[in-house]
Amino acid sequence: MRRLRLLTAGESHGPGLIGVLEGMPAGLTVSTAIVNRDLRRRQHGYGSGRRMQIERDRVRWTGGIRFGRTLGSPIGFGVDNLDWQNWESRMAVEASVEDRPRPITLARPGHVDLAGAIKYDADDIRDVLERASARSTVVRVVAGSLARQLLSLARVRIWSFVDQVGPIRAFPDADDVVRRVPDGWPAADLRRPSPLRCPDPDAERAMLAEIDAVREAGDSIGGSFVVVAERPPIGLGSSSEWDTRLDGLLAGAVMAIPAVKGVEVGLGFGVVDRRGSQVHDVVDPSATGWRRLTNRAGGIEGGISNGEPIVIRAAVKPISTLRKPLPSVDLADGEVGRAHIERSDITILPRAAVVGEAMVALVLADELLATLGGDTVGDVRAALRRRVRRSRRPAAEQP
Ligand code: EPS
Repeated sequence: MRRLRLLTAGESHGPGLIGVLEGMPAGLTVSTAIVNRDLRRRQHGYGSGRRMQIERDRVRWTGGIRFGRTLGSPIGFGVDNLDWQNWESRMAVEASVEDRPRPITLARPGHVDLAGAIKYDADDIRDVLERASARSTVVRVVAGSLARQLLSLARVRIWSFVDQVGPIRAFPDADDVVRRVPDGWPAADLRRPSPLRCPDPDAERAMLAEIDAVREAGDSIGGSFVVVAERPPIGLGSSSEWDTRLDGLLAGAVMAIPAVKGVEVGLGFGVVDRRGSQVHDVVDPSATGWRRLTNRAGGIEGGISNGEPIVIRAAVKPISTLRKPLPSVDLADGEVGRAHIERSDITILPRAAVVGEAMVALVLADELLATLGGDTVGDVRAALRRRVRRSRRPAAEQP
């Protein structure tokens, strides 16, 4: 990121997770309720394991905010792991623990286990799996929620939904999935999310049945989610260097969510078999602004936001902990065995989608600051007004 920096630390079953977000302008009104709402949304969803019944994620601020407003200094925060009390001896910080648990030595295919153990020379896979756990995404959601609150200065609204679980897809063959989502759905999802956060109730019912069947089979399942950022200012990102292109930045950030294996912008791989006339989005002649008749580009052209909703789709692999485990080879003695089993989720899709919102918010907030600058919220607002003026479309002369 160019203007913001986020550092995070913490293990899944350690005392808690912490983060420091640096680079937020001074004077932003922070709603802790919105941050806790986003944390709650990250915990919601069918297919989660029992861990989510233990945790009640809530943010604890440790710096950078006074009287409800950012100071411009680094924002420090933490979220406690309530499960820590069940893990204190297994995850003890001190070296003096007598009854150390048996080390985990049978790596799960698909997980960090094998490559991580070799990289860090760990004889207990727990040393690497704890940090690789998706629990770390708690911190990203807190930072993303702050980024979302900055973006609301520009009226940007970010939401997400699950559009596929295994073979069941909510909007197959849709050119622009956002137009298929009922108007009031994002607001309803905030008030009362459905079990899988899928906007198509028929597809959702089939998805729930699929997850039940997968659970029954001792297996896991993936799918995809979509993140939408509505009303971005025109001109975030840049076409001038590879590492400032908005699509590249968003793809990298969303790809960095645990279990994500692919990212599409707009049509994504759908551009492969179409001709240009079926891919590019022409300006709507009857609109007053620079709106397009279609949004197959997913709101980004030439690495720059074009004002249309930014639409990102992510492919999520099935969780690598299987109740009927795959074969593995023991790290300690080379014996053939079965992969380690730990308490786990069946699917993380509805929750990963909320993490996707956070990653998209962080990248867009960073680009907003890089593009418009400003030490204070007042600076950002003034620059936004200039950008809005520049984005007006001239009225054609009437014949
Ligand atoms: C995870 C395994 C599960 C998930 C965890 C990620 O945790 P546990 O091993 O404690 O049952 O619930 O995700 C979270 C705790 C979370 O907050 O998202 C893993 O192996 O990555």
